Amino acid sequence: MVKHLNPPPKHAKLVAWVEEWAALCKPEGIYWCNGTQSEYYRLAEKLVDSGIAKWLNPEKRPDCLWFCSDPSDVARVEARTYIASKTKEEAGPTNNWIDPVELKKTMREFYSGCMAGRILYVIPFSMGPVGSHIAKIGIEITDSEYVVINMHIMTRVGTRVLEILGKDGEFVPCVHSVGKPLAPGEKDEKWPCAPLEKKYIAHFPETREIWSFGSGYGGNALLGKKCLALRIASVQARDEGWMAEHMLILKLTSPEGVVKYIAAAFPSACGKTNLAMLIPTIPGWRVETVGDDIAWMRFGKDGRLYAINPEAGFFGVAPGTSMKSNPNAMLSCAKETIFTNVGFTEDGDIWWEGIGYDAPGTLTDWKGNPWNAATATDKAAHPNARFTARAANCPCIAPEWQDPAGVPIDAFLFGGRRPSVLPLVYESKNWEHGVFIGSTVGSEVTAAALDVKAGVRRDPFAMLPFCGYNMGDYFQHWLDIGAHAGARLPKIFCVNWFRKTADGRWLWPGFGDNSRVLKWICERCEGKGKAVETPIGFMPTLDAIDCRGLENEVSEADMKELLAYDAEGWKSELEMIKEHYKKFDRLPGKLAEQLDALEARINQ
Ligand code: SAT
Ligand code: MN
Repeated sequence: MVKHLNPPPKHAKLVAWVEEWAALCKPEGIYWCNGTQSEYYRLAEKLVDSGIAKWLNPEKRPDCLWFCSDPSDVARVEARTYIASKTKEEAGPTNNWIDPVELKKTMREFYSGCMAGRILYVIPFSMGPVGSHIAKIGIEITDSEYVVINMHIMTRVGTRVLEILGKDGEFVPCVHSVGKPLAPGEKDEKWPCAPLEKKYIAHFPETREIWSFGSGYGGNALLGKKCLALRIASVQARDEGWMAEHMLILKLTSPEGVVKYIAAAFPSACGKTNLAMLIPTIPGWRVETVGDDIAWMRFGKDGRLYAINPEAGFFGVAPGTSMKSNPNAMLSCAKETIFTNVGFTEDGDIWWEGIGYDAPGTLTDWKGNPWNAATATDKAAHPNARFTARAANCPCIAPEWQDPAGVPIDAFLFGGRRPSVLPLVYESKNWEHGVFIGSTVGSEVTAAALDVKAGVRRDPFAMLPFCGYNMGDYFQHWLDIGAHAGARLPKIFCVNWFRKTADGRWLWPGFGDNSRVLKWICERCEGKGKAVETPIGFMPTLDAIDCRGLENEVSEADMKELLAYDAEGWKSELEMIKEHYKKFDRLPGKLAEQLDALEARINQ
């Protein structure tokens, strides 16, 4: 039997489950994580001592660590991500599927002896404020210290979680191994992982289990995030009548003190973190952050949807983040941050493309090679390099971000990178039309996933890689939410910060100026805000968006283009949506009706 390095908790089922996995994976010992600072620093020191991590210069960035991954392990691997429900139909047309019995057999063989020479860490974590009725508990077992310290930042780890679990509380079991056993005396690699064909990120929705093998990177390995908080939680949410969404949550306060909470869905690496931490350019307005990636929502007694951020940190894209593009994110990673795949400067700081200043001389790039701006042909930081920062260190974190009751949502936003056709903003006609908009979200692809083709890809509700069941049923779940008795539903908007002219010039400055659009959204929620009804929904009149102070950047002609209903463009958009809808075997009739109605309005 594998020995416990510290005393296990009193939860018999949990201990039995851990011991069963230990017997299969054969680690040197089992360590129960307590989530304390001293645990964090002990593991950090272990990683530094073995040459896997480096401390940054404490005078520049106190308590910050630098990691570089294996060049093959830099992003989520969607082609190796599975929803192993009992039937393929249940996983639906947008997920990879393998029969769960078969997949478990294959993976068990991989797990056999996979932790040799390593410690099995047990991480008890809460997604959401510990004890909140919206929160859920997960237990991740992993052989990666990198995963443990990242989970410390991204979730609430520790003894209090075990206390809530008590002797028989429910948890989502999450199994993770980097898939690189060590022979006696073998020196560890800088970033242990398994080759692509042995990587599996598997979800068993009926039994609410997560099995991950072979990758140490982000969403593949920090199983609370996409695996639990989205893929498994989306299934639980459907069954229990709540929502688990790939959405940021922000608090918007007007100069008069009117507060609106907005949840917004954009595909990965599309500027969600920037929007969540935006600094308005319109005087007197304020944005504070509740979450930057995931929202869990339940109906309150008043019929409103209350949202919590199940996470405790930000796993943000580093390149492009600067004091200009997102000062609050930069300040969030001023200390106590883990950097992965960024450049390392001679004076022990980090650097990445788009950080807002030139690289200081020679640095070490993310592949560990000397790098010089003048001669470099490659990037210093990987385009999907990340910072793992504590939400508590974010200067604009909303005071209520840990409120166990959640915050009441006033508006949902959908969007993506769409250089043409989609206007800067429009409002849905009603809930069902809003669900239609969500189901058609599309964007130019990003670097957050390894294996997707370039171009515009449809990403319904920004959930394409994250929905744990049949996408058609997920659309139906959104429709059902709208039919909830006594519901006081958020308004639904579509935004597009990424419009370009035909010759490739940005039409909209974005970033802090997006507050001008948020202001209109706030006004619409208040029953004010000027709008005209068009075939696609309610669009702001030309003077409805507050553009004071923007005259030099956005001409009147630009504004006209941004707010125009592009009749011709929408005809081809409609054809694309029809193609997109053909993929769904369980498309709700209500959405087919929405498509027909849109077509009729466009061809009027
Ligand atoms: O690697 S993560 O899945 O956590 C980040 C992302 O892809 O959005
Ligand atoms: Mn995301």
